[in-house]
Amino acid sequence: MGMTLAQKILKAHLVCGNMTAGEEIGIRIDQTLTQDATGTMAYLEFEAMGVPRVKTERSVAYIDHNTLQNGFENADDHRFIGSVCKKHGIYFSRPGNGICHQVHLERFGIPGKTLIGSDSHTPTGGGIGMIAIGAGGMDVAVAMGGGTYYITCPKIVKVELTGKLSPWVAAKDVILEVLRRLSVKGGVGKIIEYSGEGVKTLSVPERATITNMGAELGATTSIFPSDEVTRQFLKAQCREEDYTPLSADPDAVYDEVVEINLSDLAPLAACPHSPDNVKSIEELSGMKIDQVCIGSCTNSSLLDMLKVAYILKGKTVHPDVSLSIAPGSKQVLNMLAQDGALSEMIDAGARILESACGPCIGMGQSPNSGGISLRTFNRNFEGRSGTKDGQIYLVSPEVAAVSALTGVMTDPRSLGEMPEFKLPEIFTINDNMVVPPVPAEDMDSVEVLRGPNIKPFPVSDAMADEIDARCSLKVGDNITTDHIMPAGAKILPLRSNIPKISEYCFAVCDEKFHDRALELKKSIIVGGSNYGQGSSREHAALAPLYLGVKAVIVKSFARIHMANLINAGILPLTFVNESDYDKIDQMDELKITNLKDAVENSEELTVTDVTKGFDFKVKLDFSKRQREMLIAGGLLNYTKENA
Ligand code: MIC
Ligand code: SF4
Repeated sequence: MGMTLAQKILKAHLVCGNMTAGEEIGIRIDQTLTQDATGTMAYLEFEAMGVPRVKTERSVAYIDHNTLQNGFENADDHRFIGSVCKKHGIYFSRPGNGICHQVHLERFGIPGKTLIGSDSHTPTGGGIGMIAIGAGGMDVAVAMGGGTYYITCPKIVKVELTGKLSPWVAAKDVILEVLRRLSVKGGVGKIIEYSGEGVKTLSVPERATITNMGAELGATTSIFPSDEVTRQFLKAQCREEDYTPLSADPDAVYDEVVEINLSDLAPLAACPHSPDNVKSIEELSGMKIDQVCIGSCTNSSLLDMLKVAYILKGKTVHPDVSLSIAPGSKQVLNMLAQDGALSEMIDAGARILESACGPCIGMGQSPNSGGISLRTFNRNFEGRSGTKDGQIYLVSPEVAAVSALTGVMTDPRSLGEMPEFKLPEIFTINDNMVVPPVPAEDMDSVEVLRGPNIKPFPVSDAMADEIDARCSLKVGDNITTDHIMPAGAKILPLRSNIPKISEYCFAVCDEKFHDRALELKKSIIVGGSNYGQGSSREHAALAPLYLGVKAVIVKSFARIHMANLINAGILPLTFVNESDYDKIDQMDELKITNLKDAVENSEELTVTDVTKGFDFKVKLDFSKRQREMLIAGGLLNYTKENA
């Protein structure tokens, strides 16, 4: 039986387990990436493991999230990461060099290799045929130390692309269409593999837009074949030697098939407050807007920017609209300058931002109260923009640019004929903002620079045999990590300081949660389905750990967050009967006994709601390794015990 492309790469990296969907497999990791907002924790954890030099083929640390240096904290974190990298064998991409996923695609990604990154949009690398997966910082630390990375062997969904995008319809519309059909839960436990005749009509940056936002499906990752288009891209990046042709076998068997005719697609938007709340621009057209933000790891490539510049050329941004543009990397920004396209953007009135995440993670550019903001980003969760009642619509750069001129949601097809936008034969290459590490023999000469913002991270104790604790919080469905541990300009500088950042834990849902949890000393959180969707931030597990959360009982979990809870030593449990969720109230006393034996040996355990006087069953949906990890009190304890 033939294999899919994802299966081929996974098999070539298989360390343990059987390639059967649903079973745990361990894979060897060739490359890692971190960004600064999750990176400080990842490197503190790496240091705690005591491995002198990284054992991967390539590990890169990027500074792109916390570049708003409003106080010493972020700058101190950058220095810490830079010095750890120098010492331990990691390449350091300095602030200003660009967004991790954009730069990694341009300069480091290699078809057929495995990459894990402490950022949920790491699947961007699937645009050049990598198995690229978002993970918690601790998993990345272990992989840097040469450890195996474990995932549930995913089902493979084929998205068969036919036809060709019509003028002014974009790659963003392809992924929005996939989200419309599959929803934010539709990709859980799956890899989305693109194939079909339509693939070759899409450039690498377009493919990367699609795999990037596959994160919003909850998918393990997404991948495109590596073909002639990939070779051309790598050649233009002066890396043709990194090219290998890769595709699925013609007789590969898929678990699901989705068919999309690119020619049928029209411009789309994800409406507030979920990436799968998709409507056509036609339906929304004429809606008055206040702000437009172009950039982020989804849509900040040179190709995107050239289209934007073309639309803006010789025009002026509507008087009621603020337009900001953040090109994704130094390479993109530099080439826009060389081409004159940057001048066209500036001339039209765009506010040019540095090449970083910026508004996407609430680092500035929050919209006005109740403001309608069109963004080329990937997430529009409530409050993420920094304005609680901001109304965020996720759109293509084409829709964003034309609407910035008209002041209302506008279909870019109204622009008429579209010129052909082509990638350059050769990109401008200058890796001078990537600092290489010192040779291994010189590592002792490097001092790791720790500012006062860097506090030790909490480590769980070995598992107790009984939990008798109150439900400190009850929440509903689709709780995101932006609810659990919000980001933004005020909170992100505290990413290296868990005691301090935990003051904001769940503040979006309930401002009193922090104080209540601390007062209770130990507690349990109850939630609905798809709990923990979104970011890979392990702070969404470490802050609850610090606040004494021992278990989380929900209808279902998002993949990365569940792994982060286990890594932190917090018990993630799922209801056997979802209707039991309705019977529990916040502050109920919940009791679990004989816990260790159950975690070691059982598929289910009984929880008693002492307050209401009833028992309910929860699932222990863990691999053997995860059970051992939970009993040890998390990944770090487990790794030490097994060293
Ligand atoms: C995000 O888009 O939410 C982030 C910020 O990039 C996160 C990582 C983080 O929280 O630091 C992600 O997607 O993993
Ligand atoms: Fe940065 Fe936004 Fe991409 Fe996250 S989604 S990596 S915050 S640009």
